[in-house]
Amino acid sequence: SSPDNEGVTPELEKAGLLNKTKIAEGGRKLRKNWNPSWVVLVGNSLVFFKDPKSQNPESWKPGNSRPESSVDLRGAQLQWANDLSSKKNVFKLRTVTGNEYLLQSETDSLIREWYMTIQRVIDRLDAE
Ligand code: I3P
Repeated sequence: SSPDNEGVTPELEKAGLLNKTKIAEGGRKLRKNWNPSWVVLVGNSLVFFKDPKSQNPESWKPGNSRPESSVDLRGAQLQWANDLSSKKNVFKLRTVTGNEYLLQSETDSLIREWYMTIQRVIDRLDAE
């Protein structure tokens, strides 16, 4: 972020549509429920919206569109997880609090970009 921006507006890293299911909450296994989700990677967080209107960047401003949920990437772990689904291009994100999500896209290049971008944020936080 630019010096002017420091500590004010978290940096938008990436946004896009992915298939998502939460598979664990606090280490407790959940039943899968795949749904399309508008995913926004901003600052240290991955933020999920179910409202298609959230594809408009205006709606990500605080107070404009309520996220469905948000994941703190500090200490999180990412791994490819094609063994956990019949779908292709699946990775698992696990938070320090033991919440686990699967994220998926039919598009190989797209899911690889998401994986690399999230991993880069996790690595940056690990190094702090
Ligand atoms: C689940 C649903 C999921 C599937 C899951 C099924 O059935 O078909 O899509 O996960 O497989 O159990 P239900 O709707 O009855 O809950 P994938 O699409 O990721 O394979 P699983 O139990 O082997 O994880």
